[in-house]
Amino acid sequence: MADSETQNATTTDDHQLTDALEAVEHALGQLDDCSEKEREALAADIRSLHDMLDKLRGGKVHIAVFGEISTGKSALINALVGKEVADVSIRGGWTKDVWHVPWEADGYEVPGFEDSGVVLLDTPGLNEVDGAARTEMSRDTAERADLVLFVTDSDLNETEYSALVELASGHKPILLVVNKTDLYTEEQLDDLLTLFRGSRLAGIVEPENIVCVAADPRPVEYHIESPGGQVRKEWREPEPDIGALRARILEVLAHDGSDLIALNATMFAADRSDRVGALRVQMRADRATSIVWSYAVVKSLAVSLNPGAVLDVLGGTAVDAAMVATLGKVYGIEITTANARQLVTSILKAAGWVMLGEAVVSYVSSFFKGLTWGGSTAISALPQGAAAGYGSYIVGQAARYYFEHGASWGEKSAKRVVSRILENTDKQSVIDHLRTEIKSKLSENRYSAK
Ligand SMILES: Nc1nc2c(ncn2[C@@H]2O[C@H](COP(=O)(O)OP(=O)(O)OP(=O)(O)O)[C@@H](O)[C@H]2O)c(=O)[nH]1
Ligand SMILES: [Mg+2]
Repeated sequence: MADSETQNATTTDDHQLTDALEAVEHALGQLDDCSEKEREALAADIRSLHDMLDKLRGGKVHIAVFGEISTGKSALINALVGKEVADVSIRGGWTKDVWHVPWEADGYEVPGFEDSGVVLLDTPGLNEVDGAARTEMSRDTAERADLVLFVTDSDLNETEYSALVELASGHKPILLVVNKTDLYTEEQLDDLLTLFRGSRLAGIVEPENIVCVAADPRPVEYHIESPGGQVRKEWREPEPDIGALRARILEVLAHDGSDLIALNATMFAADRSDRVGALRVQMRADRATSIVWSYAVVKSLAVSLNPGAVLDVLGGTAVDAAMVATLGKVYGIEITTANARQLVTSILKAAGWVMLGEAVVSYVSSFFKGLTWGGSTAISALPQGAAAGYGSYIVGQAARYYFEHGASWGEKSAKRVVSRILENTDKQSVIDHLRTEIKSKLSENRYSAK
């Protein structure tokens, strides 16, 4: 089914649509080798990419109605659709969720799609009190939309202006809809339009995309005179005046419809790809950091409680090999225990530490001078423990680099990478951290002071 839908889009002559489909599919494909946890963290992005794919395959044009509270966004949707589909209220912050409604748009169809259509998206107002999450939701919708109707009912305030600037960076057409024109005199309206068509919105909203409407004009009082000369007063509700907006939307769709959805999907996919990539890098880095620390602490403790083993420990033990194998998994790389041991040995060699375990110990010992905590065994064992932990920390950092570069040292040699890590590591803070961890773990251990 998915394939036949793809076919639907690709049978159009429009390469841009095919490219857009590929871009979205590629962004989703990136997620194939994500772990369960990464998928959970990326759930919103995955969902929005799937939505984008459905939208693209179905040839749906999304028009988001965006703007400050009470500017008449919902009323505008009612006026466009021609019936009361949205709740309109004098109370600001009335619309709480993004919701959508199909719009027949004078029968407009995206070329090449049998079942295409236009969808209007109503959004909660910008800058609503306590509505940060809703504002975010509105921005997200506007970001995915192909065309934005930005509704205002007066001169732009700071929030509206910055929202417009932000929207303009999405490179999609923005129609600035000046609503409630029934409340202005012709002169006032002229002033407002002169302001909007001036330099302030240059490059943000094209002058031809600034349109005036009255989505829900106030009732007007009519004085009706009967043939007998009696005057009767009657309130009548004028029809919405949205002709200019309707015409401009249809013009933009006719001119750019399929290009708009293709371009928009491509940019959206590129943006999400970057985000997915960055988030995955961040998550892997966080996970790797915590693995390295926990193994370094395990190693420190093992040596503190069994001090004679220090040289052996620095020579590459099961603990380091297990750490390296676990790190490999974080980066989606399976590595055998034998290979993990080999990698540990090569990192230690690169550090010049294979035969120099004691030098590390004596270096680390200097950080423990004056320490007066605990029983004698633990005190004398602490420097060795921290030294071993420091060694594991360095091995872990080097292994991370190796896995981050697809199980390779990249352009550099292991020696270069390890020297860089040694140069950039704040030894004292690593050892301080390990020392604190060992102390707290040993104090939890009731046999430690014996
Ligand atoms: N005079 C006049 N009032 C209008 C017009 N359009 C909307 N209104 C009124 O403005 C108020 C707010 O309209 P809504 O459509 O609920 O505004 P909204 O932007 O959707 O508001 P939120 O959902 O709260 O952000 C209502 O009282 C509408 O009747 C118009 O063209 N002229
Ligand atoms: Mg509303």
